[in-house]
Amino acid sequence: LMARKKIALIGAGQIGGTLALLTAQKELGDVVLFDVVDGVPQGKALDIAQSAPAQGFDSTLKGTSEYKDIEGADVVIVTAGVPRKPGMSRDDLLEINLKVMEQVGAGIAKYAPDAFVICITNPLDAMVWALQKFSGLPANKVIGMAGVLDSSRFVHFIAEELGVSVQDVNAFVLGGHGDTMVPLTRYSTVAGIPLTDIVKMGWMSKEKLEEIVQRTRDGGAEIVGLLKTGSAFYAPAASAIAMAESYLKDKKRVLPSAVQLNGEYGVKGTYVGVPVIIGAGGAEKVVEIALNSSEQKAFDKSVGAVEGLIEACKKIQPKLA
Ligand code: A3D
Repeated sequence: LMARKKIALIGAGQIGGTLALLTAQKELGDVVLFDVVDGVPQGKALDIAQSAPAQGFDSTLKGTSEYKDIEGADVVIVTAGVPRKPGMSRDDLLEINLKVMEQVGAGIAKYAPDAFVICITNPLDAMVWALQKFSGLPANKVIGMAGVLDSSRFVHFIAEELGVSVQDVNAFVLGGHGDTMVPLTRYSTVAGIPLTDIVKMGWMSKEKLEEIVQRTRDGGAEIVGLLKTGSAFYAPAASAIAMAESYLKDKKRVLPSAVQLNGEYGVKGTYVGVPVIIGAGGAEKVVEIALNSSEQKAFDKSVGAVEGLIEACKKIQPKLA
């Protein structure tokens, strides 16, 4: 008999609610939805549970405001905190969300120390770094979601422009989440053909490709500008689910994720987005590719931005230094 997996979602807001729905629809396991706002996790859990008869899934859902309910979770996905409003950068969220990571880290350490933890809270790279410290879990079990979303956005725009299936487009994105992310066009492909060759073939102009790269970088802000009351949530949730599924099913997918580097790409200790094999061992292996000089420069700039935020975290919370 194989018992069901337990998926704990910390934060029951826009992304948390969508994560709960997707987790249940895909029957990845039973869902515990946690939030500090009493009533919201319970209400969303009940609402989704009542969609089960129509959809035919058997995952159970429980809403809670008590950490003890996440006990023994196999996967924990963290969206607790505040999102951006128009005009805000992700970095503006640092101080508030750092305090949230301290509480969440303590809850995970106490009740789910064996879980695979995926952080989504912004500013992503700094928050996942802090969450790993606060929770004390091994670094291979605490990773950040950003690259899957950034590359999904890139793939969506490329597939739309060329009129091809998203299934045949593969994007490669490196670096921190945000304005300094590094989409690698020579490693991004359509049916195996690098985008740089797609341009040479005349299928897409160089200008169009550059425009898409920039739109990808600004992808989060574009949605914030449209929604006005919050940030993207459907695609971020779907992206984290892909990572959770690769862990739970030991699929060993190679997914761009924010992980703690230990000398790879010349970086030590900092969390930054790189391609990682995700399997039953968590973040099992970083895939290290050779960068050309302009890519290296862009990557270094991105790492520098993340390091700046980590320094800011250490100033706010000396315990992290
Ligand atoms: P939102 O709908 O506001 O949900 C956040 C939830 O966290 C709310 O329900 C809060 O009540 C709850 N919360 C606040 N403090 C705590 C706490 N101490 N413990 C538990 N729960 C708490 O936001 P959202 O779901 O739209 O976004 C969540 C986070 O994801 C934000 O920080 C966003 O900036 C971030 N985000 C990241 C990406 C990435 O690609 C990395 C994309 C989109 C959003």
